[in-house]
Parts: sequence; C-alpha cells; structure tokens
Amino acid sequence: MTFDLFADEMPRRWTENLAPGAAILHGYVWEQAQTLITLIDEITHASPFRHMVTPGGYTMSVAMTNCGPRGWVTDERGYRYVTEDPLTAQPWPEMPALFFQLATFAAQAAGFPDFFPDACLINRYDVGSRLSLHQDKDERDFSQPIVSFSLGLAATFLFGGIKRNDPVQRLLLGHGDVVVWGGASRLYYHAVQSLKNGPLPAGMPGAYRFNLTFRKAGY
Ligand SMILES: O=C(O)CCC(=O)C(=O)O
Ligand SMILES: [Mn+2]
Repeated sequence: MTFDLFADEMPRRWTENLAPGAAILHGYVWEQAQTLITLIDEITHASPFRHMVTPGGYTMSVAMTNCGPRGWVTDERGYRYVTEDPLTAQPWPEMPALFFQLATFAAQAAGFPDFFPDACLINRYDVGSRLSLHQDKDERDFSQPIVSFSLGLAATFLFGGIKRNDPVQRLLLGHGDVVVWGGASRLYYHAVQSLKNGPLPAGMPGAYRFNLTFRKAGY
C-alpha cells in the first residue's frame, strides 16, 4: 500500500469525546471533501487568501479568507468580525449551502441542535504554518459552538482547557475530520502545530491543509 492510497482510503466514522461539549467526529465530511475543496477554490477567486497581521504587528503564517455574512479579520486595530472583505471592499462570498448544512448537522451530532453559523473562517496552512495557543472569543454568542472541518494534509491539533497553562491533548486531524467544541469547553484554548508534509488526499490543489471554522459571530 502506498501512502497516496492510504490518504484516499475511506476512514471509519467514529466520535472521540475530548471534554464536556467537545468531540472529534472522525471522517464526518470525508465523502463531501472534494466538493468542499472545489467550493473553497470558488470562494477564493472572489476573496483570495491573505496573510493578516495581528495587533502586535506579527504576520500570521496561516493564510485566511472568509465566507458568509460575517468574516473574521485582524489588523493593527484588533480582532473583529466585518461584513465586507477589506481587500476587495465587497461583501464576503456567500456561505455555500453545503457548508451550512454540514456544519449544522455536525453541531447537532455533537449535541448542539440549534447552531446557526453566520461566519466561516477559511484557513490555509502551508507546510511550516502554525497557529499558536488561543481562545475563540471574538464572537458575541458563546452559547453556540465552534465547528471545525479539516481537509488535506493531516495536522496535530492541541486542545487544552479554560486556562492557558492547562494540560493539552495532542490530536491528529485528518482529511474529513470535524471538531466541535461548545458548552463547557467553548472557550478552551487550542492550537495547531507546525504543519508537516505527508500524504496528500485527492482533489487538493497543493501541499496544504484547509480548515473551515463555522462560528456564530452574533453581531
Ligand atoms: O485549524 C484548526 O484546526 C483550528 C483553527 C482555529 O483554531 C481558528 O481558526 O481559530
Ligand atoms: Mn481557534
């Protein structure tokens, strides 16, 4: 068996509970992955990936864009959600119906039946890109979970606790995996370790990992 075959083998669907309110739905969007990748390509024709700058002046190694009514941005003025892409001065591209549907189904499967995302942040990790330990706390409605899809190269996801220095679980997220965290773990710290090269699933335009996080910004 070659690595390429391994990358394209249909994974077993199973749920791994991480903490109260948090779970990995392994393989949950594997069957729709190629369509999701095509939709990401369409979105990024209208609102391209870009490397945003943190308020501290650091250029993020992860390239980002958004779709949906709200989009997460960072610049020297801070972190926030905005309705227009600052790069194009146009509204963010619409959230594809398939994105919305899969995100709400995944939330439901993880115990959050009323999820209604109004924002989808799309991250692109190149080999070597990473995301340092943080909380998702720029949303106004913490009763709604975060739903996160992984596509492409596998990554090590660190899932901690409510305090920055709580111990972290190291979890491998592969093509088609979904993580949901809400309820008691909605504000748990998390990170993505520096992306390594590895088996690339079919349909990926390059040696990347895409991550979609669905959020209820609630602005
Ligand atoms: O890439 C991931 O798996 C997590 C992304 C994330 O935490 C974020 O965009 O806030
Ligand atoms: Mn996050």
